[in-house]
Amino acid sequence: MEKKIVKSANEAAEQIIEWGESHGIETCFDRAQRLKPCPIGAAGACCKTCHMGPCRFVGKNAEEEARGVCGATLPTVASRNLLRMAIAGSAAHTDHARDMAFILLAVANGETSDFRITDVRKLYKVAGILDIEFGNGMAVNDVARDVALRLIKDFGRQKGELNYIKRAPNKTQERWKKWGITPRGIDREITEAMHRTHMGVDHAPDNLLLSALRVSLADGWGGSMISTDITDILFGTPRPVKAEAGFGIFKEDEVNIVVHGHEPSLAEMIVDVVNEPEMIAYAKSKGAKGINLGGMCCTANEVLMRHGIPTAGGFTNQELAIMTGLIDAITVDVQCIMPALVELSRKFHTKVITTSYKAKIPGAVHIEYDEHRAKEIAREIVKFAIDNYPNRKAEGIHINQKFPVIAGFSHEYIEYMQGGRWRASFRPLNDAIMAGRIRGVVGLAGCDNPRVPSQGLHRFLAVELIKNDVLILSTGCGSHACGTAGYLIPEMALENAGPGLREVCEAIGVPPILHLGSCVDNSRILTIVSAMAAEGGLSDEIGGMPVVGIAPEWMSEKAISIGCYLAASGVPVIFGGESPVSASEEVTKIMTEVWFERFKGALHFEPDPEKILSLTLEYIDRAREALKLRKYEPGKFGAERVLLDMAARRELEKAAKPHIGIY
Ligand code: MSK
Repeated sequence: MEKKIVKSANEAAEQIIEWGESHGIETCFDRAQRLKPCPIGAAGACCKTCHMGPCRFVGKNAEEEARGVCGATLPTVASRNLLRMAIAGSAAHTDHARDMAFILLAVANGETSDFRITDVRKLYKVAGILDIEFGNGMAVNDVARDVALRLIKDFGRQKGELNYIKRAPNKTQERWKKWGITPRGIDREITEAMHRTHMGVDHAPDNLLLSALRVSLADGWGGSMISTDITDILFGTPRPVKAEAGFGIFKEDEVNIVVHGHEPSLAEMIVDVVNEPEMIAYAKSKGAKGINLGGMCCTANEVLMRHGIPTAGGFTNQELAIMTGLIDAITVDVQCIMPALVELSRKFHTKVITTSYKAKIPGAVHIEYDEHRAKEIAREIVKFAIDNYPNRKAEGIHINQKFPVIAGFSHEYIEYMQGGRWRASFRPLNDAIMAGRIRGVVGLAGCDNPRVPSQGLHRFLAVELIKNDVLILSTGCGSHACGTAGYLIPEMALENAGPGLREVCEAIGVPPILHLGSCVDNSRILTIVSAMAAEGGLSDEIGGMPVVGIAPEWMSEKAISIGCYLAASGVPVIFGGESPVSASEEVTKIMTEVWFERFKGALHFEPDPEKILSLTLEYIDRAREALKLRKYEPGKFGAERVLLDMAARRELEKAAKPHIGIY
C-alpha cells in the first residue's frame, strides 16, 4: 500500500488539501511534491550573475577550488548567493518601513485625515530615543514630523550610522565597529551590497558574508525597527488581545474578506470600514447577515494584535482559505502572496484584489492604494466584496475548527507585565533565568513551508521547548502555526510547560509562547534582548545571552536577512531545511564558527527537528555556563524570589516612581 504523505500538521489544512485532491484542485503542497528543488541551486553551487554562465559547481567541478568561467570559486559563489538573499530580504522589510515613515509624515503634515497618531506615549518615547526636543507644549503633529523626517534620513544617509544603532548594548556596537559592519544608510547598504555581488567585484567569501551581516543589520536595527515603531505610533502599541485562529473563522452567512500580505495601513482602514453601519446595511441588502474580516500571514498579525481580528493562518494556508469557498474577496498588499491565488480563485467565486503598484498579479482585480485616500479605497474594496457575496457558489469545504489565541505582546507590554506601569522592567525575567526557572528564551519565527509537513516543525519545537522551560517569543507565520494549534493561550503553560516556566506564566497570567507580531516585529526581539542586557545579571551585551533564534520552516529571503541580523547582534540562529550554502564547507564554517567567535552569534541550517532542539538547548546551556548561572535542572530553582500577582504589584506601584526605559 502506498504510504500517505502528510502535507500539513494542521489537521484542518490536511482536510482541505485532501478535498482539493479529490476535486482535482492543485495547491502549493502538490507543486512542492512535483517540483523537486534543483540540487545545484539549492546548495548555493550555481552562479548566474553574468551571461557567461550559469556556472554550475557539480560533478568534477564540485570541489572548493573548482572555478567558474571567470575563475570564481565555489565559496565565492555560495557566499555571493547568500548575500543576494540577505539583500532582497533587507530590501523588502526596509521598503515597507519607508512607506510607513511616509505615512507618518503625511499624517504630521495633515495630508491625510484618515490616519492619526494613536499612541502619543510611544511617539514621545521614539522622539526621546532620537534626541528630538519636544517640550513646551509642542504640538503632537510637530513631534511626529520631526520623528518621521529623522527616520526617513536613515534611508538616504551616506555616512555615519543609523539612528537606532545606539539602542544596542555598547559592547554589541563595538563588535560591529571592529568588524566594519555598522550600517550607515539603509539604501546605501543595499546598493553597495548589490554592487559587491556583481560579476567581478567582491570575491572573498568572508568579506561577502560580512556584507550580508551589514545589510541585514540595516534591516533589523533600521527598516524593521522603524516599521515596528511607526506602526505602533500610528495604530497603537499592542497589548494582549483575545482572538481566534483557524479556517473556522469564516462565516457562512456573512461577507468574508481576508487581508493578506504585510503592510498594515490599508488593513487598518478596512477594519474601520467593515464596522460602518452603512456598510453593514449594504451587506444586509445583499442577503448577508454582516461583514466578517479575517487575516492571513503578517497583515493578519498586525490587525490581530491591535484589534483582535481573527486569523486564518500563515503562508501555506492562503490557497486553502480560498478552497473553503467562503471568501468573497482577498485583498493583498506586498510579500508572501502566492500568484497561484488568482488561478485558484477562478474555481470559486473569490475575487483577488491587488492593492500595491509594486505588486500586481495578472488576472487579479487591481484597486490601487493611496494613503491620501485610504478610507475611500477601503470602502471601494469592502463594497466590491459585498457585491460579490451573492455570487457565492456551493463549492468549497467548510471547516468549523478554530482556536482561541492571546496575541499582542509588544516589548512594551512584556516590560509592563513584569512590574506594572511604575515598576516596569525586565528584572523578573532576568531573575527567573538566573534562578533556573526559565532555562532560556527562543525567538521562534519565520515562515511555514510546504516542503515539510507544514507548521509541524513549529509545533514540535514549541511544545518541546516549553517542556524544557524555555520561554518562546513567536512572530510571523510561526505565530500562526502555534495559534492554529491552540498553543497561544495561558492554559498551554499548565498543560505543557516545565515546572519553572509554568510557575512564571501562572504568576503573570500569560501563555508560555508570547505572540510578538509580524516578521518586521522580529525587531522586538532585538529590543527585548537589549533590555535584558541593560537590566543586568546576565550578559552585558546581546551575545552570550541564553537566547536562540529558530526559523524551522523558513522559505523567504526576508528570513535570511532576519537570521543574519540576529547572528550579527549576538544570537545563535538555527534554520530548518537544507542549507542554501551546503556546497561550501568554508562558507558554512564562516557562518557558524567564525561568526560565533566574532559576534557570539551564528547561522546554522539543520533539517532534523530533533537536532534543532538539541542544538538550541546546547547553546542555551553553554551560555548559562559561561555566565556562571546555576545549572539548569527541571523543578530545581535558585534563590527564591516572590513573584507578585497584579494586586500585589498595584500596591507597590502606589509608592513607586515611574520607570523610564532607555531602550
Ligand atoms: S509572512 S516571510 S511567510 S513568516 Fe511575514 Fe510568513 Fe515568512 Fe512571509
